Amino acid sequence: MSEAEMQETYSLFPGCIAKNMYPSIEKSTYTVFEKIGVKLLNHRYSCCPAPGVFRGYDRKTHMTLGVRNIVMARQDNVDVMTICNGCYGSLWEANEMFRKSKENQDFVNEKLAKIGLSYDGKTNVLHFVDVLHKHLEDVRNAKEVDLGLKVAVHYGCHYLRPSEKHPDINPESPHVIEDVVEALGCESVDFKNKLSCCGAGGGVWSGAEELGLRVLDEKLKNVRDSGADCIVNICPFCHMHLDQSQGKLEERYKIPVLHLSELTGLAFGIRPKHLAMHTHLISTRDIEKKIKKSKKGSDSEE
Ligand code: 9S8
Ligand code: 9S8
Ligand code: COM
Repeated sequence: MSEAEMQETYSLFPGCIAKNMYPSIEKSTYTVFEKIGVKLLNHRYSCCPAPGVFRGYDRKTHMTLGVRNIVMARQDNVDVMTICNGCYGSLWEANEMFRKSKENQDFVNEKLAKIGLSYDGKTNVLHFVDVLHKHLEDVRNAKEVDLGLKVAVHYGCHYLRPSEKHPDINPESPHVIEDVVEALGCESVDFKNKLSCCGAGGGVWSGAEELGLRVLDEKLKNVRDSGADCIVNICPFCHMHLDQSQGKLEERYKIPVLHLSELTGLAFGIRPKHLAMHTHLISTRDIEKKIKKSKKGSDSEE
């Protein structure tokens, strides 16, 4: 691969949830990145494994499995691009643990040798929102419709924390997702406790459902009060909880939930069906209608 090609090629790490539950997230990611001129490769990945669950048991095993995943991309000399905060957290942390300690390098490489692999710490782990942000100009150029939606941005925990992941971002007032949604012609609305957890992470979704639902209820109430048309997230795990668990709450919020790749795909004029938006539990039809209207509006202006 040439130097120029390498810069614009990443290995897409899809993670379990997009792969098994939300084809719309994986599909829209491939479509969107192709449109902005970034090539995504496909590798043989396993679960990252999820940070809030597996890392709590044994950090070295967690690191070893994470590095095994990173090595898949290393073989093709490309960096890994994640579309989930949990996957990003796991792989980023595994990479850091490996890079910072000779003892960890020996530990992991001894295990990898048993399956004929090795790692030199040279691969970077990126989050897709940072890659999109780097390509804001390309995003603006590929945009076919100003969405005209009011969106409530949900960061989720593992993108911002620990803050060493992004030395240039103020974890108390980030503006990365907002920059992208604004480039797509949306307004990012402010709401109470915007940076709080969705209630799913850290094993809460599977181990303490009641608590997870209470946190979600609070989040959705704040989003509804803001007058937003939908919630936009950058993590399929948050996405799943925000979308699927709404039906378990007494209050019927019915707030559409979109992964940022999906929102970008819609702004690029890709048909909702093509993006598999109908696989969401909370219907996105209302916002699709709004988008159609704003599309008509912008057509008639020309
Ligand atoms: S892989 Fe397996 S469970 Fe999940 S989606 Fe994101 S975190 Fe990584
Ligand atoms: S928030 Fe708290 S731990 Fe997490 S990143 Fe995604 S799931 Fe929702
Ligand atoms: C959250 C992943 S994105 S985990 O539940 O914290 O592992």
